[in-house]
Amino acid sequence: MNDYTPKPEHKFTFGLWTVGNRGRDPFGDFVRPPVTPIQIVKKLSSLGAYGVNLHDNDLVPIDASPSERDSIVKEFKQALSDYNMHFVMGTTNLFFDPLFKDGAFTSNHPQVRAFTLQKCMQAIDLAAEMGAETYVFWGGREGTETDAGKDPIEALKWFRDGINFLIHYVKDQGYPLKFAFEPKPNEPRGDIYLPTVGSMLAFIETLDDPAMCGVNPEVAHENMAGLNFVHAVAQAIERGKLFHIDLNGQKFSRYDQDFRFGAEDIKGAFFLVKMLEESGYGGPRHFDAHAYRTEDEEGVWEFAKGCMRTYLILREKANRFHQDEEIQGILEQIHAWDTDLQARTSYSKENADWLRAHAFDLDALRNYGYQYEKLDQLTTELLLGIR
Ligand code: DIG
Ligand code: MN
Ligand code: MN
Repeated sequence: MNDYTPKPEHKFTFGLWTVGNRGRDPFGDFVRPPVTPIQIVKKLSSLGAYGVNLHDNDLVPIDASPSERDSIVKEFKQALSDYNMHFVMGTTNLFFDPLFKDGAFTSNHPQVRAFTLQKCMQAIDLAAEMGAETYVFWGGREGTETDAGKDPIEALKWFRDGINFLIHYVKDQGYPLKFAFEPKPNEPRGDIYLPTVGSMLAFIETLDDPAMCGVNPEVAHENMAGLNFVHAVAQAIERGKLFHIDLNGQKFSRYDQDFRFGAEDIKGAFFLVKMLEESGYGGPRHFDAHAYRTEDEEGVWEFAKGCMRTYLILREKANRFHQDEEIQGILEQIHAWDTDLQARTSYSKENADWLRAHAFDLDALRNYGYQYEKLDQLTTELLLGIR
C-alpha cells in the first residue's frame, strides 16, 4: 500500500482564510467559530503541511496600531518557528472593506487608488518581513457591473500604473519578492478585468519588469470561464510564468465553489497533477479552498487532509500511468515521430521548396485512427483502480 501521508517536502500550503473559513455565504451567517492564525499554524503542521499564506488583514486588523501590528507579527513569526512552518505567499485584502466597492487599483475614486498603494506597500512589507517568496494580486473587485461608469481602457492603464508603482517599490526596498497575478472572470464583481490566465500573461508583458511577474492560476476560476485549467497552466509553464498555483475543486458553470481539491473533476485533477510533476514545477501546492458549510471544525481538518491526500494519490496514479505497458505502448505508437519530416517544418528556403513539392498521402491521413478512445478508457480504468 502506498504512503499518502503529507510531508513538508510535498510543499502543501494553505491560506489562513481557507481552513479559517467560518462558512458564511451570501445567504447565510457563520456556522463555525473563529480559528486563530496560531491554531491554524499548529494544526496544519501536525497534518504535514509545508506552510501558510495570508492576506494582510487575515493577521493584522486594518485598524491595528503600529505597536499592535508588531506584537501580532512577532507572535505569529514565533509560531511559524515553533511549528517549523514556512510563510510562502502574501497578498493584500483589496476586496473586503467597503471602500473597495468599486475596486482598488481600478476604482473610479482617485483616493481609493492612492490608498490601495499605501495598503499594498504595508502588506508587502509584512510579507517580506516574514520571508515570503511570492506576492499575489487577485483583483476581486477590479471590474464592473455596468460599463457606463468606467472606461475599461482607462481602468487597465490605472491597473498597470499601480502595479508598476509596486514593482519599483519592491525593487527599491530590495525585497526578493516575485509578483503572481491571479485571474478570475467574475464574482464578486459582475465582470472582472483580466479574467483568464491568457489575459494576465498578455498584461504581464506590458509591465515595467515582466521577468519579475508571473501568474497564480486557480482551478475554479478558469473552470468558471468554461476553460480547460490544464491548458491554462500549460501555457504558463511553457512561458516560465507559473509562479504559484491555487488548487481546488469546481463544478463548471457555477459560482466560485472553492471545493476540496479533487472533489469534482477528478480526471482534470489527474492531468493537472501529472503535468505539474512532469514539468518539475517546484513551487508550493496551495489549496485555495474551504470546507463545505455543513462542516464543524473536525470537518475542516478532514477537508485539509483530503486536499493533500488526493494530490498524493493522483501523483501515484501518474507514476502508474508512466509504468503501464499498455498505455505506454499506445503513446509510443501515436508519438511515432518522423524526425526527417519534422526537420522539414523548420523554415529554410530548401525546406519550403521541399514541402511545396512533397506529395502527401491525404487519404492515409484522413483514415488514420489516433487510439484516443482506448487510451482514455485505460486512463479512466487506472483512476478507477482496476489497473
Ligand atoms: C481568491 O481566489 C483569491 C484570494 O483568496 C487571494 O487573494 C488569492 C490568493 O490565493 N486567491
Ligand atoms: Mn476561488
Ligand atoms: Mn485563489
